[in-house]
Amino acid sequence: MKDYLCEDTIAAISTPIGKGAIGIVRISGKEALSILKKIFRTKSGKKKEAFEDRKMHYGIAVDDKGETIDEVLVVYMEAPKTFTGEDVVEIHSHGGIYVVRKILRAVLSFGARLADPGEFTKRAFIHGKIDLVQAEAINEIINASSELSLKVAVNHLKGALSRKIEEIMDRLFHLKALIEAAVDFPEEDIEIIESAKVKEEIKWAIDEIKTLLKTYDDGKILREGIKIAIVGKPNVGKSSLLNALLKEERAIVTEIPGTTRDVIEESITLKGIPVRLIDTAGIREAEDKVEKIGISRSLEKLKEADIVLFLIDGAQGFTEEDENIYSIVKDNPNTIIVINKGDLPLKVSCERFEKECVVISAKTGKGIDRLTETIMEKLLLQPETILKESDTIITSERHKELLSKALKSLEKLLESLEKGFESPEFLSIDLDSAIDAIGEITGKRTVEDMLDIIFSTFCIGK
Ligand SMILES: Nc1nc2c(ncn2[C@@H]2O[C@H](COP(=O)(O)OP(=O)(O)OP(=O)(O)O)[C@@H](O)[C@H]2O)c(=O)[nH]1
Ligand SMILES: [Mg+2]
Repeated sequence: MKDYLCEDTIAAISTPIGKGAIGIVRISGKEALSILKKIFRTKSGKKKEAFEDRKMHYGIAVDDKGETIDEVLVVYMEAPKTFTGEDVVEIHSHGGIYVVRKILRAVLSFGARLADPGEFTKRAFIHGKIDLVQAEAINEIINASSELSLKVAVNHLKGALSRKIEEIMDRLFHLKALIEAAVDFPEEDIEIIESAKVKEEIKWAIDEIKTLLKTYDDGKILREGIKIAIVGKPNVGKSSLLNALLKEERAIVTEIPGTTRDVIEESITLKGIPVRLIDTAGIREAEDKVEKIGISRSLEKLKEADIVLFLIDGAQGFTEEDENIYSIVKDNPNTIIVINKGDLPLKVSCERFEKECVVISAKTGKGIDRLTETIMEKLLLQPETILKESDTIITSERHKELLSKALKSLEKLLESLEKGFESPEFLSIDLDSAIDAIGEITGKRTVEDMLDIIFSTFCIGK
């Protein structure tokens, strides 16, 4: 870890490209302060030699020819208590694309190098400010598209998941230290923990990892969102339901059957959970070429959806056309029957169906909450519980792969123990590969840590 070189000073525009009230150029590295001195002038045009740590200074930024670029606020933050662990400077200017770029160009001409994507975070990792899980969390926060995914990401950044991983790691390390001692110093009178105790520890780690892996499905929902397809014959109110859930008039609604010709997809959050909502063309025997294509797309969307809302016009009753569509969706375990137009006298009730069924009115909003709850129940999702336990949800494919790898090794190890293979050299192999996999998640553990633990727990060298 420590042989990464961070010799040069990096800089980048840290605010989104586009017009904004302010734009920020951030600089990190040994030259940050000297670059600040070159680019900054006081309001009266003088150079400034001293910048107090973490204090904003008002003045102007100049380019390498001494020409004024813009009025700015600058701040110097001294290492090591900064995001990257290095000296950091931020230059806040007006937020026009042109002016921010001009400031960046000046910073580069004064000796900084343009940062690679993610390089500030990489430096924070190299300098031990954050671990890999936290570095990834920063990206998750930036990309969070719902309350829940943001919460999970913030918890990852705070280190809740890292701490859980470290706890597993610590106990495996401890086991490793004991086993290693038995290999290296067989003649010494070192107390080797009982095989029963080893088994207990391994079982504990296996359970913890399994619990973490189970959360991955919730994590997948956070990343990709739930896909909900609304299907049904024409004119039952599919687009009206989409609009009701979106709380805006997104899709065209008319009394003419066949209004929606193509698939409409929109993102919303339901109870904090991201959802891709898909309104489809009404399914019927169509003559029209465009409508036919739309209908075949509707049928495609059915296959991809996590939840299918099969909509019926309750005021009309359950017709032959509904029956035809029902025969396509009824065997799908993710189908929920939705009787719409509940504000009118109904000719069909939920009792007719064996599946989950909700009566709503897309027009008045009646029953929409109940529908949302039914969707969550169907997915075995408990938004409140996920929110509560969100600190240790696995969202990354990388973490899942590594945890699965560790789990496999530990299960193999347990099997060996159960078969009575207790030679320390033998056990070490699987334990090592479990430790390696888990250590890779946070990227923190090194052989040095290993030695520290061995020597601190045993004092073998005397
Ligand atoms: N009374 C009543 N009318 C509704 C309700 N929902 C939809 N409608 C009416 O039903 C008609 C069809 O609504 P849409 O939302 O366009 O139906 P659709 O299923 O998307 O129709 P296609 O796109 O043609 O397949 C419109 O006139 C809506 O105003 C409801 O809950 N109550
Ligand atoms: Mg429609």
